[in-house]
Amino acid sequence: VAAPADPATTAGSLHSRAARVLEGNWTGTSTVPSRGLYPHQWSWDSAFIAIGLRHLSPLRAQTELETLLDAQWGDGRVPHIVFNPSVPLDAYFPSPDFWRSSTAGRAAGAPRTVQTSGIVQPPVHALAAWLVHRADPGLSRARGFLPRVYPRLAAWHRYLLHRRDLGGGGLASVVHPWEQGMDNSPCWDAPLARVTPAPARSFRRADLDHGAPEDRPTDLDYGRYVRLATDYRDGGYADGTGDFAVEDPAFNALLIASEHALARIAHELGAPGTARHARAERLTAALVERLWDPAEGLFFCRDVRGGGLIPERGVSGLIPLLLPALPRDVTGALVGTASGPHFGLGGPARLVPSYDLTGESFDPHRYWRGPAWFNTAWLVERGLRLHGERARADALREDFLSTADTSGFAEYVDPYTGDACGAGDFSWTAALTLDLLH
Ligand code: 9WN
Repeated sequence: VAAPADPATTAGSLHSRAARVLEGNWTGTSTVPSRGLYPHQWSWDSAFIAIGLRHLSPLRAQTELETLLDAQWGDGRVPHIVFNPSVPLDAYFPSPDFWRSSTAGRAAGAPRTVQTSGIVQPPVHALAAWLVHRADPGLSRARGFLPRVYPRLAAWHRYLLHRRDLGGGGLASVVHPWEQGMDNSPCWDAPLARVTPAPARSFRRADLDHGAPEDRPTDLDYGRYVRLATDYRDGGYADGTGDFAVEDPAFNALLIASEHALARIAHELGAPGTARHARAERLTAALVERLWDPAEGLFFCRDVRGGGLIPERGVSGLIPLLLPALPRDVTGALVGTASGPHFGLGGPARLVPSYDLTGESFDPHRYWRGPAWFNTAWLVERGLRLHGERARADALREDFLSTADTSGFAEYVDPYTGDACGAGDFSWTAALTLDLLH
């Protein structure tokens, strides 16, 4: 009879395997999300990666964020990809010759020396910077980490709150599905339907060299992504004119959580953080006013060009649980929705599915149309814990760790079986595993 596994040993080996994944994906100045599929630096990936890396090497975690912020544009935007010049152009699409950041982005202040994309991703960075600082305040102070990153993070938030308030209600809009990070979520289907796709023969999808076509977004989706990005680029990356503009609950919740973190950073640097905390609370109220549906007990995306809330239930609508100033009735209803038939938390589902289990567009394998992702599970776990839902948070943490383990740190998993999908040895899965082990 085999001796029962010693939890300390199992945890130890999970820890060292997660650390090895991050070691293998480290380039010297940042971490790639995965060696094959995503061979450059991605913005929100780096924030999640830094949150885990801080437990292994606070210096590497600081460097991860500094490398990303070095590629910031003059107008404050932090690009969603920073390209590694030593990776061949055909390894990932769209490549630097598509975005042409240093020429097409000149008016918006794109850097001259490093090539980047021209769109953004969710602003998890100030939250990450604060957590990284807290992991080793001595090293952080000795290196002047916070004084260095604070002005950049403040400019980043300024960009989002001013240039991206396309709906006029105080929230930031995304202008491309890649910006929100959940590329082919059914939440984008209606606003994307208005976009004329670029012809399939006008681009080559490098993602299909690594991922199964039935798991990845469709060619039709890609045609629309390419059209939106081309139009944005050809307009010099100026904001406010594009066909696609959506206020997304997760994107804005992460901005608000990061605004609270910026308040703490300001306070640490000797300035009062009260104005920023107050702004974060005002933004929380705007989020509830513009995106909360009390009858459904969920936050929804607002189609700024089409006028209304988009009636699709995505995991994005649960992420505001992360916010401390959310009214109690809202948090209670959100916990109920997460645990009910649409998301199956603690019931039939593993982690938290990316989309409504009962939804018409649900697909357990196709990217953000059903599968469960580790970064969103980490965010929901944090929210549950913040609002005193300890048993649910503990159960989600256990599920996260065992699924990360059995799936080989998968990019995402089937929400019913936990089977691995997408890339393996995925950096944010390993990083957030480390975070939950601490
Ligand atoms: C486009 C890197 C990124 C993640 C996104 C995820 C996926 C890219 C792609 O990979 O998006 O940015 O090629 O599909 O959807 O959340 O940041 O891991």
